Amino acid sequence: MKNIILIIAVIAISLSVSAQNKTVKTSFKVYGNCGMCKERIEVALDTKGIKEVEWDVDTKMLQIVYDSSKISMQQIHQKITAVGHDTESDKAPDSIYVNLPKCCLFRDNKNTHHD
Ligand SMILES: [Cu+2]
Repeated sequence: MKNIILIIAVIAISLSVSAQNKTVKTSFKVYGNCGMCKERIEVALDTKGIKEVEWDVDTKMLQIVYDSSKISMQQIHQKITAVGHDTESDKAPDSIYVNLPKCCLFRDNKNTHHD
C-alpha cells in the first residue's frame, strides 16, 4: 500500500514538473516594414514567459521561443496587435495602427518605403 502511494506521488510530482516548463518554439507571420517595426515588435514581446524572439524584416516571419505555462499563443498575438502590428491571424485595432510612423504603415504599400 505504501509503495502504491509512493508511486502515485512520484507520478504526480513528475507531471507537475513537466507542466511547469513547456518550452514551445514556433514561427508565424507578423506584418511590418522596417527596423522600427522590428524594434517595436520585439520590445512588445520582451515579457514574462518569452525566452527568445526575432522578427525578420524581409520574410516578415517571427521566430519565438516561449513557455506555454506562462503565456499563451493568444496572449502573444494580443501583445503584437496592441502595438499596431497585424499577425497572420489577428488584426491590430485601427486606432493604434493609424498612429504608427508613416514608414511603418504596412497595410498601405503606396505610402510606405522599403529600405
Ligand atoms: Cu516600421
